[in-house]
Amino acid sequence: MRAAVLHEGATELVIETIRHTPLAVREVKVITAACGLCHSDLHVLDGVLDRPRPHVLGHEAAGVVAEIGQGVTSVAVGDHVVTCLVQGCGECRRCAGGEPALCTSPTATRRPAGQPSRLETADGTPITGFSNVGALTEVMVVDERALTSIPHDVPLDLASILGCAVVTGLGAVFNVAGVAPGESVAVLGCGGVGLNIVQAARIAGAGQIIAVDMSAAKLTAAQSMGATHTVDAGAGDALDAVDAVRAISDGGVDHAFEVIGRPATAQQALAMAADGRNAYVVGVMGDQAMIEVPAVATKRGKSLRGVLMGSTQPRVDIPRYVELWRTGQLDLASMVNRRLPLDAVNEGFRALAAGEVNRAVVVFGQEGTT
Ligand code: CND
Ligand code: ZN
Repeated sequence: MRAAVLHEGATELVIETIRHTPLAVREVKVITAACGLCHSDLHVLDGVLDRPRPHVLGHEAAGVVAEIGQGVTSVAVGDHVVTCLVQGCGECRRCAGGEPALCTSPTATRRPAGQPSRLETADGTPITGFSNVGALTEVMVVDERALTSIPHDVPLDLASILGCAVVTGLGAVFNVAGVAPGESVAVLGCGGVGLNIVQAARIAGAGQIIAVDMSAAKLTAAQSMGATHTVDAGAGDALDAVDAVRAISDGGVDHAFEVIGRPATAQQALAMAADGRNAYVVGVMGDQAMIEVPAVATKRGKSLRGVLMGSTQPRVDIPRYVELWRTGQLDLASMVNRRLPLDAVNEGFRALAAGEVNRAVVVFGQEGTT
């Protein structure tokens, strides 16, 4: 099978033949149909996130189950499935409490040390997979808890983005912020995740939905998905965007989402929130990054909250989000605005870095896709 592999010292992926080892207990072999390119993958290429090499990126994918290992009960051969990096053990207190993203046994869905790696290069070197998925390969091997089955009528290229961009964006609004009808929302960074926050705010019945981005195309996309106002962030560091959002919202919004992954824009989000209201950091920063918070913000009752994968419970949320798509409330077709073959994956990441795409998706075969 062919895969996009990130080798030591490289910043581009190499398309090469790799192999998988036999399925272990609770593992599933999935023929990959499509894989969205997320900025979290890009963070590995641009050095914000460090991962052991050789590495297969990609965590937001859809495909068809080809084989199940011993003990697999939740999916069957032929199922259409979506991957998610939230794969709680199912047993710990956090999982029992409905917070699998905070599972206290995150190694439960990994192969124990000493066992062969799920993926290997042609010469037998072990390959790791991004966030215990690793989807930029024609065949994936994952724990069954990484998978959610979906109905067969959902096109697999559109379905691929359910597992990250959609659960993160919709979950930030529904599960974390709990946006109420009529409330005001600002979204800083209207890419794959941010546009889903815009859509979720519309579905939640928000009043003002203020989209902030540096790209005119993103602001147009945000408008088509429900933004009531747009703010051009210019070069990105200017405080004008804060002033503009505060002016539109008469002093600040009820919910301000940072969906870029920079301390400066997290500070902007906090400044855009009204007194007593919340800013949320959805964007991912390096482990050493610091966000300085003005004390006056806390004095005025504001909070800055992190959001991890939209606090999603994938097998609860993904079927609901499929219904939002089916009823025309969630626009997946406009989200996926570039499709590429695996051979062009580096071009896809370049387009993502340049802010050209809502979501670029690598499509492996044509079957089951739009
Ligand atoms: P994507 O690159 O698609 O979107 C980022 C958007 O931000 C683009 O539209 C840019 O034009 C825009 N932008 C960049 N800089 C600025 C600026 N200074 N001011 C205004 N707009 C700007 O990225 P994505 O949507 O795939 O991911 C966004 C972040 O969310 C990224 O950090 C990713 O790693 C993170 C994320 C987090 C989680 C989670 O669980 N919290 C899950 N998935 C992705
Ligand atoms: Zn992601």
